[in-house]
Amino acid sequence: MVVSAFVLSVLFLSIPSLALEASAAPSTVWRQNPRVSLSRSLLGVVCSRGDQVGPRVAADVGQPSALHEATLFSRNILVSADVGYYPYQNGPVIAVNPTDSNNIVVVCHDLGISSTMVAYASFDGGLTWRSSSVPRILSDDEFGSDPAVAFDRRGNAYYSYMSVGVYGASVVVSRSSDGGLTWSEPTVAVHGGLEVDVEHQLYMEVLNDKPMITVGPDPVNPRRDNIYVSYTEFVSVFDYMQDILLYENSTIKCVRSTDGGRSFESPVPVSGTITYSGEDEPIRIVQGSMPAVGPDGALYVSYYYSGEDGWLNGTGHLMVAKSVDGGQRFGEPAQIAAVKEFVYSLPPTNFRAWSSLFPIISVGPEGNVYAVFSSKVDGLDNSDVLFSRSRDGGSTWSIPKRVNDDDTANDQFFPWINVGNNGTIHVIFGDRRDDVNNIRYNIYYARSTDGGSTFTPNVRVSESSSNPFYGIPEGAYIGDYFTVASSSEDVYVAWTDCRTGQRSSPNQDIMFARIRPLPPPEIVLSSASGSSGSPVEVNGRRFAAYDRRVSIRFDGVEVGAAYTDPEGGFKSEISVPFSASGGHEISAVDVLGNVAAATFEVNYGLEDVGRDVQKAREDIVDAIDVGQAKIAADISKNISGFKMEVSNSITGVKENISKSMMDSEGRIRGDLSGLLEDIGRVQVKAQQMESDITFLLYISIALNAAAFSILVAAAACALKGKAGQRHP
Ligand SMILES: [Ca+2]
Ligand SMILES: [Ca+2]
Ligand SMILES: [Ca+2]
Repeated sequence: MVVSAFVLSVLFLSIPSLALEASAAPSTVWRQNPRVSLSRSLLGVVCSRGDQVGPRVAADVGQPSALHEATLFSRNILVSADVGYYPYQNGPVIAVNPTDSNNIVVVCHDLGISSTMVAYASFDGGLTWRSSSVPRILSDDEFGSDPAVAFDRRGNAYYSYMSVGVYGASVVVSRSSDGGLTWSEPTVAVHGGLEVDVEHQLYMEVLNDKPMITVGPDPVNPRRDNIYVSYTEFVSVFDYMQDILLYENSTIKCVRSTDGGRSFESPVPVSGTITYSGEDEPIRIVQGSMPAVGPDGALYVSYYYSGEDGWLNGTGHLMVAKSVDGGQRFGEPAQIAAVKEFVYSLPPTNFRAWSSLFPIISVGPEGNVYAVFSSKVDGLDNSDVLFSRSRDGGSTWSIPKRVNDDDTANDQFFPWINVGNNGTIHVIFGDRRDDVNNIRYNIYYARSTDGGSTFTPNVRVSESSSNPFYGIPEGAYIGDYFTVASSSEDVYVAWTDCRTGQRSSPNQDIMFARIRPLPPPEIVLSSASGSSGSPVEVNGRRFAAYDRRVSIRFDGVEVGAAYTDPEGGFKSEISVPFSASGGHEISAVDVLGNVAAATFEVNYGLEDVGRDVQKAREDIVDAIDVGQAKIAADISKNISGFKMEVSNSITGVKENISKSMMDSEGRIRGDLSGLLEDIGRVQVKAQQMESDITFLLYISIALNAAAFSILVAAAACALKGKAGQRHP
């Protein structure tokens, strides 16, 4: 299972057509890979699911524990800025300028920008941070990975990282001579990529993984600083006729620059070359190297070796090799410890944690070599932090001693060590002792002032715990290390923090703390007193920087919000809410829970308002009374006037009607008499016409009678005539 996933991931990384499938492949592909650079599949998981949050696991909201009250450390400062779409920063390495301990540099991944490589610089001991120019990857490559940084004794900073291409990866180094503000074009320290062996019909993908950088005096010319970068060279050898992976070699190598990073010499092997050749055998690798230089110029490179029983199986061997000629040759590696192998991720969380096994080393001023690493010690406890030392130049090592002093079976991981110039040993690590569910982690610190014979009780560095599920989606990744650096003044810690992801969408940041207290955030009001409703300007500084939200509150109730500038300052105007006269608290709270408060004296408060309202009410009542009386009088007066008017109008109307009636009557009477006369005349005429008609009738009758007589006479005559003529 592990083996096939490994082979798959190798193929995905190697063959573009399959690389497309990688983003859709099960997460076991990226979970189970001995390479510790950011992989494409991990980037795919992280950058395609920005809106998802993993299981919300019960636990407190990360309030500072009582234990923190007693800690040595300063308040926590947010280092990283969210400039891209994916607000995830992780993998911080911190370094302090030996010529100016106020100048601190943090380098880390930022998954929101294309190269993924960013740096931050502080010039005030870590109180405020400035984003630097973005170190570039090589032009043909796709993204960067595995940031690390170190200063030389003259105050130049060197930033090493992987420049990852489609095939393999190179190791590059960028240089800053202004305290980490600007970075040079990268110099290639080790070339990676594709190589072809035509004669044997092979092609080789060379992936130079997990670089770590240090700077120290050259053993022959101690006034000169050499730059050393150690890394794992993975060479995957393919048969190009059949396009199959034949075997994979891993070798710890170291490369140096003797000219301030302008050029690098040929890489030198530190470990033997370990070959892994297929699914029927355990994965065998070397991985996780770290270089450190002693005061005499002795160079040590530590690393992990899986052993013959394989990676994450059985025993793991933590090794160290020494070079006394400035990294040109290394002696036979010695074993720091043989430990139980780790688990890939620490249940119940998903993030890659097995890098906790890598031996982290630091050399003291007396030349002793000190190492920390994580391992499984007890049956129920998956991981503790262990310490071992060598007083003979790395040849023999003390029996590992547990550094974490909790009495839980919870996990400790990502330990780091730094030995100060006075020999004090500083150790930090991630620690889940405060969460009964073994999910949320804090950063803890322990130190030894007796060369590692005893350690102080652990103290907490982080003010608030981080739930990895609130960081990157699925809690898939928090980087591979947290780091600590020191100067003669102080101790500086940088880690991946997830607390701002808890308040809304997932987020992951780089957080910083030191031992000396840092001044707290504060607010200043434009005026210390005023009336309710009046505007007040709130000026804040030293809050979480870079466009982070600040809630402005009046007696604990939010009345406004502001967003911070790159220095952590803001300006916001609020209206004073109506409230009682006297002192009130105006406060500002940022995303980290930083709080600053000021008192505001309300000099026209609620009781003043109440009194004035009462007076106004009485005035209104009085006014109403006066008004009512006046209105009543007016109405009365108006009504009598109206009555008079109405009365007058009625009289006029009556008169008009009477007059009209009289006029009408006269006219009607006149018309009637005319009419009657006309009727009389018509009657007379009608009578006359009647008598005329009667007369005519008589005449007519008379005429008719006469005519009849004539006719009778005529007829008689005719009859007589006829009778005489019949016989002529
Ligand atoms: Ca093993
Ligand atoms: Ca433990
Ligand atoms: Ca962030």
